[in-house]
Amino acid sequence: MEIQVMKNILGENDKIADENIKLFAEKKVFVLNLMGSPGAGKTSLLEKTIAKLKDKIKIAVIEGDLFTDKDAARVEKYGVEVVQINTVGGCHLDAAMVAKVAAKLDLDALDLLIVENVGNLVCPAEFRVGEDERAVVLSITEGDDKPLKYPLIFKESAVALLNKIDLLKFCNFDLESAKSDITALNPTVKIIECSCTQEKGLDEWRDYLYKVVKEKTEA
Ligand SMILES: Nc1nc2c(ncn2[C@@H]2O[C@H](COP(=O)(O)OP(=O)(O)OP(=O)(O)O)[C@@H](O)[C@H]2O)c(=O)[nH]1
Ligand SMILES: [Mg+2]
Repeated sequence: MEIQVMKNILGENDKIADENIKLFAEKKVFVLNLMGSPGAGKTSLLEKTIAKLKDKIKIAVIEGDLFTDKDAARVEKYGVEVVQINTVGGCHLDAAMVAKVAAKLDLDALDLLIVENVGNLVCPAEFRVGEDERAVVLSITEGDDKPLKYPLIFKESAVALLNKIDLLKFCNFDLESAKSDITALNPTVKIIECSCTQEKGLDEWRDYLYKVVKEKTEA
C-alpha cells in the first residue's frame, strides 16, 4: 500500500537522521538545512553568509541539486569546502545522502555545515537530514499566499527569510499578511526581511546564525 510505503520510507529516514544528529552532536557541528523554492535565493544567501562569517567560524556546504554543480561552483569561490549531491531528479535530500557526505568531511575542523536543499517548497520539509535547525527562503515574487499553501516548511523552520524585498514595489506582495500567516503557522519563527542583492537584513540573519552556531560549538 502506498501509505504504508511512505511511512516506512520516512521511518527509515528518521533513524538515519537520528544517527546524524548524534554524530553532529559529538563533533559539535551545527547543521543548517536551508530550504525554499527554485530561485528563492538560497545560494545567494549562502554566498552573503559565507563571505562575512567564514573568518569567524569554520564552514562547509553540502549542495543539493537535481543534476548540476552550478551552485557548488558559485559557493566554492568563497573558499569553503563544498560537496555536491546530485539527486538525479529526486526532489529532496535525505538523511542517508547527508550521512554519506558527512563520513568524508573532517567534522572535527568544522563549526557549521550548511545543507542547501533541492529547490522545492514541499518535499524537503518531509525529510529530516539530521539538522539542528531549518531555514526557509521565500522570495516575495512567489506571492504572499505561499505560507498557507505550503505550510509544513514554514511550521518546521526556525527562520523564515522573506527575500528580494528590493522588488516589493513591483510585486503585489502583502508583507504584513504573509508575516502574520507565517507566525500563525509557527509562533516561535524568526522572520527576517532581506535582499541578497541590496545587502538588506543580512546582518540580522548572520548575527542569528553566528549566535546559534556558537551556542552549540561552545556548549
Ligand atoms: N532582485 C533580487 N534578486 C535576487 C535576490 N536574491 C537572489 N536574487 C536572484 O534570484 C536568482 C536566483 O537566486 P539563487 O540564489 O540562485 O536561488 P536558489 O534558491 O539558490 O535557486 P535554486 O538553487 O535553483 O533553487 C538569481 O538571479 C539571483 O541573483 C534579491 O534579494 N533580490
Ligand atoms: Mg541554489
